[in-house]
Amino acid sequence: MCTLKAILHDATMLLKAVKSMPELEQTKAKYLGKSGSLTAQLKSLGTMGAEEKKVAGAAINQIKAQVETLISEAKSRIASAELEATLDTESIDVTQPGRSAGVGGLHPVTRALEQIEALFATMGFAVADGPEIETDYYCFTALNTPPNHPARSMQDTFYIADSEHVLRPHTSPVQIRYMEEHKPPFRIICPGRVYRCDHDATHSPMFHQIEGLWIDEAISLADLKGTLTQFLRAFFERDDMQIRFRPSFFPFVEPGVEVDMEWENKGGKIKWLEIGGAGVVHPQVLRNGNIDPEKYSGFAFGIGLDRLAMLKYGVTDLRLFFENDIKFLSQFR
Ligand code: 2U9
Repeated sequence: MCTLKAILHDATMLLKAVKSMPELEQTKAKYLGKSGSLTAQLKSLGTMGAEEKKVAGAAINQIKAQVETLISEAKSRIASAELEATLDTESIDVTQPGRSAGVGGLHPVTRALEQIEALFATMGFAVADGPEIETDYYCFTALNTPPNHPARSMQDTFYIADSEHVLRPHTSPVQIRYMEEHKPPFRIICPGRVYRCDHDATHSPMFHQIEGLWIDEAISLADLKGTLTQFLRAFFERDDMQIRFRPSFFPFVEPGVEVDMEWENKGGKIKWLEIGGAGVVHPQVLRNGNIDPEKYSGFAFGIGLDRLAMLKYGVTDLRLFFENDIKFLSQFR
């Protein structure tokens, strides 16, 4: 019995002092393990008579229960101490301000488009939209484009398999559809995505274009030049910018011109920069839009919207607009 008292006394001292789970397991094994002192006491019952065994067994089990209680208490104490230590090291100060997601911004092409739409609105132009998946008719035939014109080739235009549909290579179809639905006079701009089989530092298979159309009585190249000059001077904030027309050919206008604007390069040298094409709408195209060319005339132009954004913001590689690089895009917030 004194042995059992000694075991309980030692166990109480040791179990109140343990500081970690490994130490607790070690101390637990000292009493309840295979070679533990209480385990040995239980094994000794096998050598006793029935009466002695009954008395000794009860005494041993009582001490064993007390030791197991001490172990359980030590386990709870250590677990609480470990949790406190973790909470102290991993504490979060919830009163700190939250991490902001940062302020987003508009894509540079969107910024440019919003400015352009606002500028043309001051000149009375509405914005028209139309499908990006178009028919061959609205992309080529209605625009007086001959059957064998290279623009129709698959080297230039994306064709949808097993259909007469294409990805529109320009926003001109929007203007044809608008003419079919509206009576002159009207002025519209048609911005949007267009698609061509082309890609390098200055070409992308998908890019943005902005076309314009003014149909009224006695509209001429002079109206075109005045409109484009006013637009480009306002967009580039250069009141003295000169615009130049060079004769060119497009099936859907006659006369047709390439449009150049004066541009100061890095070296400060003024040079002519081509920014698009334009012309007086071909009479056949007016007819295709149910408009009488004997009564009405109009001008149309087409300009690369990405190109205008690149020039305005000093971007030299068109692909930067479509790679979604946050470092690049965040400059335009
Ligand atoms: C209708 C009638 C006429 C639109 C025009 C151009 C000339 C032209 C290109 C410039 C750069 C497209 O973005 S670009 O690749 N466009 O050169 N576009 S005249 O003429 C039209 C359009 C619609 C009904």
